[in-house]
Amino acid sequence: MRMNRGLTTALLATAGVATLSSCSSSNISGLGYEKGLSSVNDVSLPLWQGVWITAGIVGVVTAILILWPAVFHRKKNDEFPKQTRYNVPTEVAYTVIPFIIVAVLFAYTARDESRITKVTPAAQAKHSITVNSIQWSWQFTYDDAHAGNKGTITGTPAHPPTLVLPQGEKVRFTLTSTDVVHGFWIPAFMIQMQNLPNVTNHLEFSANKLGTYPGRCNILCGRNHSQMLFTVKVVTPAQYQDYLNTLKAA
Ligand SMILES: [Cu+2]
Repeated sequence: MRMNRGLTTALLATAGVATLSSCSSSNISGLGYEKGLSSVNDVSLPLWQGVWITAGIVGVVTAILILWPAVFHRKKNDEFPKQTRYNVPTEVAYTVIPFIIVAVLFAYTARDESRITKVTPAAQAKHSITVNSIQWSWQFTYDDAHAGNKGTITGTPAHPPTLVLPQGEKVRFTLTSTDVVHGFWIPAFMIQMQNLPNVTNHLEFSANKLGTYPGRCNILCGRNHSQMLFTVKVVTPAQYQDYLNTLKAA
């Protein structure tokens, strides 16, 4: 019995140390995502962390519930154990508790999703870019610089395009597809939205830190899906204006 107690204490201590060490490391605290990279991260990151904390608590409680009977209620003698058919309080508890967990996660997710997908009307948007997807690359049209066939950058699988964004300024995106379903995804910005044929989707966010970030298609869209890449380059608003002017002049 003493050895069993020792084992349980050791397991609990290990779980405790693992939890504490993950909290103290700033790298793990974002659980793969960096804070402040985009306006979406500001909303999604607390949700992402909250879901992992919830999963951690559920995992630890479940492990204890499994290990507790295995360690402390082992077969002690040859006596046939007492047989019970049901336990109403336990059954109510294991129905109600998961329901509450799912309801809370759902409520936070629904709240954050409505915040993320909020878009200002086209006429009031400061910047707008159309993201069209084609098997197997991307076409970015900067509406501020759009005239005739100017202001459009079309990539190919061999030459993936670059999406230039102004730092700290909201950009309204219009997502369309020429052929099949694609997914406009910038992993570091915690954002993805599908490009659908015959459907126009809208998205709005600001990129808040200078730098380059990988972008991808995250819907299996055909043979060269894996080459459907792009790069996001976040520049200062002045550099963005220069870029638009070069597009207009090109
Ligand atoms: Cu695709």
